[in-house]
Amino acid sequence: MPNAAKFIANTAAALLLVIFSIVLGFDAGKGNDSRFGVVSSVTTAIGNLPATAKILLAPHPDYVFPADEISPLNELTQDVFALHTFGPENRAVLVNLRNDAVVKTWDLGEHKPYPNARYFAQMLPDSSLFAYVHEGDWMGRIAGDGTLLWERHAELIYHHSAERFEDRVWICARDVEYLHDYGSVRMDTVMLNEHVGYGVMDEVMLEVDLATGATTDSISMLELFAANDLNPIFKSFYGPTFGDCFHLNDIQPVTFTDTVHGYESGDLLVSNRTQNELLHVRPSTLEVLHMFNQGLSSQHDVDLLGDSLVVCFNNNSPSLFADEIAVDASEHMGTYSHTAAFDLSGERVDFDLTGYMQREKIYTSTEGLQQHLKNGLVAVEAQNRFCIYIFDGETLVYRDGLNYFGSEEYVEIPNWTRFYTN
Ligand SMILES: [Ca+2]
Repeated sequence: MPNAAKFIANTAAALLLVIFSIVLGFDAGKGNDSRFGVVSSVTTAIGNLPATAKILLAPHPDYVFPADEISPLNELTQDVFALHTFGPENRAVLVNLRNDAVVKTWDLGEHKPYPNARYFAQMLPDSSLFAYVHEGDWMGRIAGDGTLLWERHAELIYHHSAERFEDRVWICARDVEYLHDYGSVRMDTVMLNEHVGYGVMDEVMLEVDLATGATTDSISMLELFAANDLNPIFKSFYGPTFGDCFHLNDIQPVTFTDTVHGYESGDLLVSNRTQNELLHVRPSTLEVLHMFNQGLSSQHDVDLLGDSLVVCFNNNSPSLFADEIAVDASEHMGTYSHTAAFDLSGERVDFDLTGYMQREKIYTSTEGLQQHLKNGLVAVEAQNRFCIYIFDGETLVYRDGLNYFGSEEYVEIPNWTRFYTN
């Protein structure tokens, strides 16, 4: 490469690294300076910036948020239970949001790669807990009485959601080694569909048996893309240099069969964040059967409503900096997150919740989810706002942060909160 071109490429790479480092600092966690190599050095440098720059770039570097910046609302007339986890305490709590009562607490043990890493958890029908460390390599199942039923670690690291299908769970996973190379421009060159890509980080859709913890299926995203003649490199938000060409957030199993639209029970709907799309995948054949991408940007949680509607938390991030700009500020451009809906063919359809969420100016650039509860309420988590919202039809009946670990001054970051009605 000529020197001038090399300089431009290096400058662009350095700029992307700074952008990416800030995002990674939030999305992957802070607290261990050695963990991300080059990335952590840049993040540390950001820590020394003048206060005004820090406010723009990282106003709340820790996993807490001032409680008085959230205007609480609680008009719940029915019980809504939230399962909340908070890393520093190594605990999960089940709380009744209607009256703030803590119903149950689980000790998760110390399995985190750094002190304020975060646990994610969900309750299973027998009141046991399936838990794992976000961006860590531990997962396990803990019985209702606290007994550890199984655990596994040091194989893959886990990211964001895990969704059940019968007696198994699908979870987004990455190779352990990625932690050492992410953003450091040291990843291997790969050949893909006869195109050269630099440093594409593979990801894995991992299926685990909830009874034993054993792997029952494992699908490489690079293999899936190659099998379907797709190339992740050209659509990558970050560019191939930084490897994060997929960034899986949620793998939602299909629980029905629809021969007209070509859906089978056991198919998967996959949130592929970097490429702003959902994929309908058949694990048994490695086919990508549908793609959903109309209007999606940095989306997270994908769910199925009944047997005809796909809904997806569309972060709608115009830029990955946007979470640092107040939603009322002119810089924000009036862009808010919402739940987008699609029919089974992938066509976007109107959805009431979209308008209700935008009216509340809900916005998060990293994790966001919606959960349609059995009692008809809809719960929404906006992680960057540290806030939970619950809608009853078009009426907002709950808005608050979660502070069940002894702090009145701060609320804790929500970590893919799970909601239950009984
Ligand atoms: Ca989901």
